[in-house]
Amino acid sequence: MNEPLVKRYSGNPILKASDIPYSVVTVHNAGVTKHNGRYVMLFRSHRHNGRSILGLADSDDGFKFTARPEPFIVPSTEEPFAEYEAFGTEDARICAMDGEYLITYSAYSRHGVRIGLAKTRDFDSVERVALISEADMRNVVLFPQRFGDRYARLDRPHSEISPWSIWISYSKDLIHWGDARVVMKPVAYHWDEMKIGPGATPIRTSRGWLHIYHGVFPTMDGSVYRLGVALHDLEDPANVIGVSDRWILQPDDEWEITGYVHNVVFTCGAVPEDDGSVKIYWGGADKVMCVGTAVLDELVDLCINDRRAPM
Ligand code: M1P
Repeated sequence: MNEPLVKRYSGNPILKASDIPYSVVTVHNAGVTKHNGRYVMLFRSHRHNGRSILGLADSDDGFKFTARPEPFIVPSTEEPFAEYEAFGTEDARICAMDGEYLITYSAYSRHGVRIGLAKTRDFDSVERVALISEADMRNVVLFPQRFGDRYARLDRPHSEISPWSIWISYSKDLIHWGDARVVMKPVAYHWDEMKIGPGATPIRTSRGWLHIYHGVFPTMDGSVYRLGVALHDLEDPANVIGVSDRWILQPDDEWEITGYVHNVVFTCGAVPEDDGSVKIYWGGADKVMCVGTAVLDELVDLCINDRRAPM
């Protein structure tokens, strides 16, 4: 099968630092959703001091985005957030639920990295809710549905003992999380052998929750970040039905190979469409934003027909 599963948009990269009306060095790793029929992108940018903020861009078609004049989320000046966001806010995921958009982002400080939760109804204003993990935790995606009376999330704790893996945990109020267990691990001498991390908000399909994640492979020339897919049971998302043995996207375009960090494709957002396709958004080399389309059914097939064990 040589046809690419993810078809890159011919106009990539779709957003870059020179498109932003304030001073930034990068535009990458954006969460994306639809609000009132329009696409909203919440992208990360490094400022010239190397610390990150989150900005917004809007689009009618999901391909051509216009950035807003001001950043949307910058390190808070109010406690308890200020203490834990001083080094920057990064890699937001957006989860639409109950008429609100829940935003999970990485909060960096001298204490490490932990996860902040914010929410908005309109993308005009934003309200911080809570810091919902201890350090060190990155890459948190919420499932856009409750299971019984509990919310569920996938996350990625840092560990030097076990390769960095994907865990699930649950909460009744989005603030206090527990019942955590590991659901997916990197596989030795495989494209994601070094570490894996949750990517885009899981997408509900008739055959399971499709989760697009990233995996990292170490080489003598540095690490390579690629994207893969996993399928979680609809009723019990801790049950991983299948993980595709192969990646679905790797750095190929020049702006994915060379940039702020070389050889990176990294997703924080994907938007399912009514025609069965999905727009997948990714940061290229931690410097620009790109988009491609795939057929949801084909990605689900891959998780079932060409699978490896999740752990
Ligand atoms: O530089 C590649 C990526 O490295 C980190 O991702 P992870 O923690 O999963 O290894 C993050 O800094 C991410 O933003 C970045 O794109």
